[in-house]
Amino acid sequence: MTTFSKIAEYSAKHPKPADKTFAYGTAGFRTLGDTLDSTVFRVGLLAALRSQSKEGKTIGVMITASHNHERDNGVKLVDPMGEMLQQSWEGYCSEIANASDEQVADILGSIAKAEAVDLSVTPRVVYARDTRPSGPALQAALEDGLAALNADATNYGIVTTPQLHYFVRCLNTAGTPATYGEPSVSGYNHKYGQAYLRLVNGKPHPSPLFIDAANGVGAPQVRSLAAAINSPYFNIKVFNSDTETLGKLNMDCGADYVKSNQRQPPSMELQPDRRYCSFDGDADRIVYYYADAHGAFRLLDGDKISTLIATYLRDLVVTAGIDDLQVGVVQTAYANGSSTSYIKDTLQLPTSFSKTGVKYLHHEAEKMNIGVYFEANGHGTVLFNTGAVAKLQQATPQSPAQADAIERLWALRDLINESVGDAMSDMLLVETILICKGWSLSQWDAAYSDLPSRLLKVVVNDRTIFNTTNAEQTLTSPKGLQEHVDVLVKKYPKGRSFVRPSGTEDAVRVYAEAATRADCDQLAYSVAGAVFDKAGGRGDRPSEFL
Ligand code: NG1
Ligand code: ZN
Repeated sequence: MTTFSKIAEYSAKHPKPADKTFAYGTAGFRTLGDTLDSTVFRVGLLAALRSQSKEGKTIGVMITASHNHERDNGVKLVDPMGEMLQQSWEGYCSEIANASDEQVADILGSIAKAEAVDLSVTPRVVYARDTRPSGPALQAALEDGLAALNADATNYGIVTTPQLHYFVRCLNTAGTPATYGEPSVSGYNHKYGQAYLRLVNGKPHPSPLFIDAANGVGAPQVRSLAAAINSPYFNIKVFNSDTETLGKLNMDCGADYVKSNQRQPPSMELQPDRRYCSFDGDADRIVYYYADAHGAFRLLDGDKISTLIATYLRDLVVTAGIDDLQVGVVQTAYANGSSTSYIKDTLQLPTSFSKTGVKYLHHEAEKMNIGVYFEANGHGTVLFNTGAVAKLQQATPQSPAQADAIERLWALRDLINESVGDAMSDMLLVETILICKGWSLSQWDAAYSDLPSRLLKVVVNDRTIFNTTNAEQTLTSPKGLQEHVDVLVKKYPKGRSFVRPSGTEDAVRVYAEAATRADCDQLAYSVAGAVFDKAGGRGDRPSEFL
């Protein structure tokens, strides 16, 4: 039986900073690491309660701030199937994070009452963190929260965010028909490594893959994966793997740097014919890149990855002869317009758009038989819904080719981390497809040409005055700003631009694309300038090109 009697004593050790308000956003809580002690302690309490509300199923807690600066940190909850926390509980997270120290127990009690939580259930929680310097102290705060409610808690150490999601799913499906794998790093390496080898066996070996691990947790984990695979089919060279030196995490490296700056990290020299990819700081995002024949940097981002995967899956489904198994693609407004046209017009696959943030894409993809979802920044995965699984089970192959395609679809499902976007699992999936097609990165890139695009950040006095509709592509406030953006967009062939407040940083994001690089940059900077002028810009006016 859980009692709340220890909460007051523990809570006093984790006082809330009086001047701070915390909000559980698209990626959980995320802000300066040294302000998060009380929040993480309280997340421990809520994780235990969430587990009790799910009849003692295991809940995950990940301490990370992903691609953000090393001084930031964050925390998010993982629900029993390894998915993001159910949205209706996000409000409870913010409520308890903002309570006064004395109110914490009462608020937890009122949540327990509202959710009719059976407090006699033993809470089970697993947790992990990335390599950030503020991680150990926050982990200690979390452990206090879990101890205050006598949770059965397990520390998974320093692992990637998707690995923690995987562990949670494994733990809650053990012994059921949906069993997912062994809940350990070696179980993870075994599951994905074996599926990969099953798919590529007998094909020619690939050239080495140069991996930028953002000086984060992806570095040791991808090395451990490579040691487990132990095959010329996975020949990697890891760069930016310094997780010890302060200040290096995500600094001028990693998937976010590469995508935002549209260049390789300065620490890596691009050589023609070499293959490169970058993870972000917690290894849930991945982008690929290479130098073309003229030595120019070429990016293969989340859109390129999703179109590669969708094409491959579609072709397999056709070969397998399963008529009504539909492959679809989910994107956000940040998807390059060329990728959307390519999916609709060339691949002729259904697409749908969701709000920014993987949890929204995930829910949209669940509606499809096989739903491929990626954010342009390289965060995404593939879901096989129950309809797809049933169709695969019922399929009766009429030829060896059909049997092989069905077997490959099952193996691909084993290769994919369905709980969440996962840089390492996505990388193995991309490698599989390239090996099976015998493709170089430039052959992959040839499917369609990206429109030049630019993503800018504008710091404003108050980003809460920005409200949007239409999958976040149209501003409803501040008044008049959308009309202004529309006028600017009309000036540029193939122009598109939208403005939305970031859910993870104190800034407003401006996206623009257009037919030429010069037009795109002019459009991006003129929209950013309008945001700055009309909505309380702070610091320097965005003006690199104007
Ligand atoms: P915000 O800060 O809300 O734009 C960013 C990414 C999202 C998502 C979250 C979570 C862009 C433009 N935005 O969100 O796609 O990945 O971080 O990490 O890439
Ligand atoms: Zn991340």
